[in-house]
Amino acid sequence: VIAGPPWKSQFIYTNRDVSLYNIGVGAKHNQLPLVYENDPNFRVLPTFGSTLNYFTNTQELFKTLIPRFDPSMMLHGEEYLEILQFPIPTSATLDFENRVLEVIDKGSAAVVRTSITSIDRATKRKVFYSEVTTFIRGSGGFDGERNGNDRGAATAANRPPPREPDHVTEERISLDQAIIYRLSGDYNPLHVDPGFAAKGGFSKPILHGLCTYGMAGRAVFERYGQFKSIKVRFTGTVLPGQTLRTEMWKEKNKIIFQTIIKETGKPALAAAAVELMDSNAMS
Ligand code: HDC
Repeated sequence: VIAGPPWKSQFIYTNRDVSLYNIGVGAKHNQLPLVYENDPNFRVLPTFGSTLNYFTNTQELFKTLIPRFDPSMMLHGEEYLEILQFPIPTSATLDFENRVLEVIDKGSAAVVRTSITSIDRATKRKVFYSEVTTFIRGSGGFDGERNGNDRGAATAANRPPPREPDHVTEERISLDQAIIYRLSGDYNPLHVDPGFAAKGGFSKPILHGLCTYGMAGRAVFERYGQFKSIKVRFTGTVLPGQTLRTEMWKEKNKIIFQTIIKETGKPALAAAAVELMDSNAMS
């Protein structure tokens, strides 16, 4: 387990990035507050904070941290996000502070957990804090520690309670979802280039983990309202064209959820939960 020194980077976004992100995780023409910048309630979905991952140049770091780093073997393992400012700005310049939290050796795979704190340059207030877990196949076996630290909500198991879900949504992912989603910053060829996907062992490009996460997060947001944190584990790959079935359980101010691929019955997201804003916790 290692903790590294922070390094810095930045991200400038505008209304255009907000609409593009919302559409990238499935917002539709009849949801004007999500897609039209002149709507009085124009807003960004809370999961937007996780797109900042892509602007921190972590891949260069991985080359120095773990053996045999191969970008085609890299998968998103887990994501945890706290939203620290409401309303979330729909345009801003954010400065980041990034850290390596731990590097874990799973034998065949390396698991790297990094954190990103973003600060609005104009107000000096923190806007998002996230922890990104990257699962890199073929890079384990370096005599590192096998277990990561308990990091509270960021690593919580979030097991669904033993009852039928309180709310369920189903949504088919458009065949074009990945080519739209990637324009929010994740240009990983794994999600668009069949040759690169084949190198990683996939018969076709897979969906971005953060697109599945954004779609499930939007489903929770549409039913239960604004949330202040979200955590998921990516438990199985998803393909554009498949249908996401998201099952939700309300437990006090937490919504525990899981997302299953309807066509195969396989889990896509598990150990997942959002913590509701206090004003939404009673509804
Ligand atoms: O669960 C498997 C899987 O395929 N999950 C889906 C992964 C996925 O589709 N992710 C999204 C798409 S990839 C993507 O979006 C990339 C993006 O463009 C860039 C991402 C990088 C962002 C970084 C920017 C900063 C898999 C392969 C992850 C694990 O399956 P198995 O190898 O069968 O593992 P298993 O035997 O179940 O467990 C082995 C040990 O690993 C731990 N583990 C399992 N799944 C994990 C995980 N740890 C973290 N995250 C996961 N998702 C298990 O707990 C187990 O540990 P232990 O043996 O110590 O209990």
